[in-house]
Amino acid sequence: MTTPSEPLQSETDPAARVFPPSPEFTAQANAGPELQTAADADREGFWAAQAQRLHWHEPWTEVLDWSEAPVAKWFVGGKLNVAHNCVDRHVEAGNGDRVAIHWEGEPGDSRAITYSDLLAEVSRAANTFTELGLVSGDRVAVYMPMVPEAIVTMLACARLGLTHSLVFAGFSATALRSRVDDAQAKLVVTTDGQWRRGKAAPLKDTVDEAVDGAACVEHVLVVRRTETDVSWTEGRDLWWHETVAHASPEHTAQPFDAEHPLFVLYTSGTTGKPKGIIHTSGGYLTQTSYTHHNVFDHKEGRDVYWCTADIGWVTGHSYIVYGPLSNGATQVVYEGTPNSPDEHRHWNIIEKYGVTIYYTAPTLVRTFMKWGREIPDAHDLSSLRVLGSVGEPINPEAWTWYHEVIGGGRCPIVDTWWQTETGAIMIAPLPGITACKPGSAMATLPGISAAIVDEEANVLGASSGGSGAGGDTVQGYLVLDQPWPSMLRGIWGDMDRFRETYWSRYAEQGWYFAGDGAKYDEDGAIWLLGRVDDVMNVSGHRISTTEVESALVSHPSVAEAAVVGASDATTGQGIVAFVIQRGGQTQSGEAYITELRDHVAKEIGPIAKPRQILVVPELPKTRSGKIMRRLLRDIAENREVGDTSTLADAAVMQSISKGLSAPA
Ligand code: 6R9
Repeated sequence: MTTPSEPLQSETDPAARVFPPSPEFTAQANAGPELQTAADADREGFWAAQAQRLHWHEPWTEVLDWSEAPVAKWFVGGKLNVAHNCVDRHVEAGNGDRVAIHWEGEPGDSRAITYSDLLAEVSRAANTFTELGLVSGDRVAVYMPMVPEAIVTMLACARLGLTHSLVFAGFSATALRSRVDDAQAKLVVTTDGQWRRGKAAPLKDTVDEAVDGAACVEHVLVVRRTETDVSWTEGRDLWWHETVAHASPEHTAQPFDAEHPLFVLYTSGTTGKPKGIIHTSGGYLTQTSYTHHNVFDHKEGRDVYWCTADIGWVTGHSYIVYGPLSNGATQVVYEGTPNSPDEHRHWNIIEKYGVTIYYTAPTLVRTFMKWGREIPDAHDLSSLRVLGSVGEPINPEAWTWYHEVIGGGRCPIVDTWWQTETGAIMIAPLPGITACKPGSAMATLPGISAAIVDEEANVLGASSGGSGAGGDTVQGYLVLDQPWPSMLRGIWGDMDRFRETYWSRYAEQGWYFAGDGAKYDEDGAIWLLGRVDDVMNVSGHRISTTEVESALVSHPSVAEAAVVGASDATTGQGIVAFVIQRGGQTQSGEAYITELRDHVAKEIGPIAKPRQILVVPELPKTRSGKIMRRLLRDIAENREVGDTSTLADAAVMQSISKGLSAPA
């Protein structure tokens, strides 16, 4: 998939269209075919060359030590300071006046923070943390909305060798407490409150509740944001504006080992207890920097980059903080929701700052579709030149809409597959090279190796880095068959679980089990099919929930769909679909359901026809926007609905159940 091809136009099936980059884009692109050639010739040498993107206080003696697999050591013996790489060296290079962060507050306030400003702020915070007695190796919990101080805190931790652990500010006190306890955090950094759709919601209160009786927590540092009243524990609580703001803006960064832990980030697994994913310094920064530069075609000093993720998720860590800042980027950081004060907010921001690279999630693209194209159409989005997608497979309809309506038909879309565990992008198009297919993440990046395998560890179809001449369309499990620099180094406090979760399935082969289904198409392009527990088996046919969802969304009346496999006595699993209609739709009843079922049969084949289709007002989603199919499966299998504590909006399940009992 590395050569642009003639556009293959198909009126009916958007996934069958191919979008090669324009010659103009290719001519100016950061990444050319030489990257793959270099990686194929010498993978470790390739990564050593990428690591030269960074400033090293001391060089490494060995690129990769895999002798203690599955715990990798990258750039063995090398020493660097991550914050120095993200801040100081840009100032030293004479770019101190460049804006690092165009921060846009939800109520409409804004701040432009230059690299010099950032250096002073990070140094102040580092001096304060040191005064509080924190030393390299200590953990700091960060429970903050999207304010600049959150990024400053992360970088101050990196500067001192403190390990940060961000907890998304939408999580409950209980969730925060379990993470603070697990990581044994000494400091919790938070704000008084956070803006949410024009209202100030308290945040410090939640921290008070969470850390009550937590022996490990010595201090709570509070940034004033909403002027919300807070209760105060003398001796423990400190205001940012009374401490950090008065600290010295001078601080010299010390180098740390390449394998020094940079952060722990909790992510949910198949069991109840979240896993603290450990990332270290040199390899992580190398791969986030490399991917941000090449996948987004980022041009230092020229682009205005915007990743809409929250810093509480891995996308915010790698593609708001470490990747972009290591590359000296100028970026937009927006505090609020996309419909505050109205649905024009993102497009207003793009116009205001001249955003050139926009990276978001499919769920948001589908929300924009639901709101209608007249909203983005009312804006000048001509500054945009690269669009990105992450978090779940993007269905071809959403891809096409994103391409046409937001990208004006001219912007490459990079559909980036990766995970909290992988630390950085693994599978994605390179925008100047890859001819993209809507809905496919296309190919492993140069330097990355993956395979699609079956239960018995047979390698299916074309393997990564190969020519893509796969032949058959085969489906299986995605594995990563070679270590990569930004790979997780373990699960905090539970290395057995680390081995069990990711490395036991293909222990003999030494492959990392990603937990995602995938297939190659006949051209060797990789299609991610969702988590393997979301891949259904109907009468012996493997059918992806994503494929059925895409088919439903391609019906003009459907805005969003979620599909689950419900156990079925005859077919193993039966497909049950939940659909949200587009605004203004009034169709209902048996005839409408039949029309949708037939539509799916037409798009994929009769075997993919849902057994049942339920029209619902909303879908249950986690705070990071992932559909909680487990809950839908409970409804589909007539069970009592399970644990809803990680839902963004707990009332959704009630409104779904209510809607279902009402006549169609
Ligand atoms: C970065 C992030 C990881 C899971 C992953 C997969 C899904 C992410 C995707 C994608 C298809 C993409 N996923 N990006 N599936 N295409 N471009 O989202 O990390 O929150 O840990 O989720 O998300 O299922 O396994 P994380």
